[in-house]
Amino acid sequence: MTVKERYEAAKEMYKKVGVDTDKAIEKLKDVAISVHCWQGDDVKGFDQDGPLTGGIQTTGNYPGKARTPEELMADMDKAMSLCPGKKKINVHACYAIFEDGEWVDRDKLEPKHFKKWVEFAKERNMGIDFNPTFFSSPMVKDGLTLSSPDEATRKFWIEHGKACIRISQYFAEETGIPCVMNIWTGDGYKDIPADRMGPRMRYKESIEAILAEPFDKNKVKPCVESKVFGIGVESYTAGSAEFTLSFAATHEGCLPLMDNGHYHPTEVVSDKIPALLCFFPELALHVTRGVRWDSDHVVIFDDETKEIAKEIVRNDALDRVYIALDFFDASINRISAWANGIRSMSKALLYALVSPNEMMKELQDTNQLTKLMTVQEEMKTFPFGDVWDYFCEVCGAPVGMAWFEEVEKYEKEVLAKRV
Ligand code: RNT
Ligand code: ZN
Repeated sequence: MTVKERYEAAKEMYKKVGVDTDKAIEKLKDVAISVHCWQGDDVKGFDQDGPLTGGIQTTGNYPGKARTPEELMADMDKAMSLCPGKKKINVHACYAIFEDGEWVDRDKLEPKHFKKWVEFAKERNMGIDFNPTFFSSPMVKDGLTLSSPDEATRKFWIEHGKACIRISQYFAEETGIPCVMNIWTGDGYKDIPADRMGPRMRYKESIEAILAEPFDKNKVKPCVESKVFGIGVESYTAGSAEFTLSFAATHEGCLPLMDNGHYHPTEVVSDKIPALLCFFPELALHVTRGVRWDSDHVVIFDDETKEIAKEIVRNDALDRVYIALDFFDASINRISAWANGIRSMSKALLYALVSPNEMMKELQDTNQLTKLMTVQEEMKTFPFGDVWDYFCEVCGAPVGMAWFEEVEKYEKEVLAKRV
């Protein structure tokens, strides 16, 4: 049977439970997933030679990581070509591209240092999301940036944040697509701090100073990302969940960003999405996979990814939730890491789109919970794979495991030569 024939059969089954799979596919085509550049080089960037520091860590030493902007862009291209659906790219400030021997520190970054990223995005009709880089820098003082008690340190990082607002606005204007600009710092303490509020007050004032940089709220979407702990900052983070959520709630135009690796292990972001949707016009996500801790494993088609997608779709919030990926696995082929992650996120969205959402809500509201459980369970063995394969096919992306052959070929022909 062809992919199309399998799809037609599946479509009939879904129709019986009131699901229009054609409509689901059309809808998914318009949903952009923001693809993080930092999976390609283990969060190294191009503006410094030191190691990755600041509360995050990559593990593994799989050969073939990207060493230059050209390699990174080629790798992203390869990975994205293996995945159906719309994408954006997500760039960190440390991926500035300097030309002719120029170098400036983070506080002096300008749009021109990201011109090549704009060209890359425009050629592919993609938007760009952006992130100031508050880590991997000698200007991080005693592990602190925006919350540092040292005024000069804070000033430097505030200037960096402001520069990033200007660059974000440039991205939005060049691409015609809003730029989500996410603020995350690893500021915190390894051991019990004496003062928990002081750093937070300074952090608050610093973010306010960054957001005082003029920008168009329709073009730049600043976010604050929380985190419960980081490596080396196990006891306290300035940007805790309550801190960032309260900040976003009290600063118009600032979005909360939830990374599902950043909460206590039994907390789930899927449940937080509908809670925040009651209050925020828009919110942002970093979809990742924490294994025991914020380990940034590759996103797979697992229960929580499905549940996250379900909450976005079922609450009709595809245009209110910015979906970005955030993982970095250095122990496997990095192209495959991206492809598995992107494909899994799309798959989860499609899975949610072909659920009988209205019918299930109705079952809940009429207290038919016995039937609700039954429908939920039976839907799990519907021929979803046939719909997914068809989506890949109509998007011109490889169907099934075919994409992996391309990864193997690319590894042999391109990655293996990077020694
Ligand atoms: C770190 C945060 C943050 C980073 C990226 C590189 O724990 O999740 O989003 O992963 O900025
Ligand atoms: Zn994140």
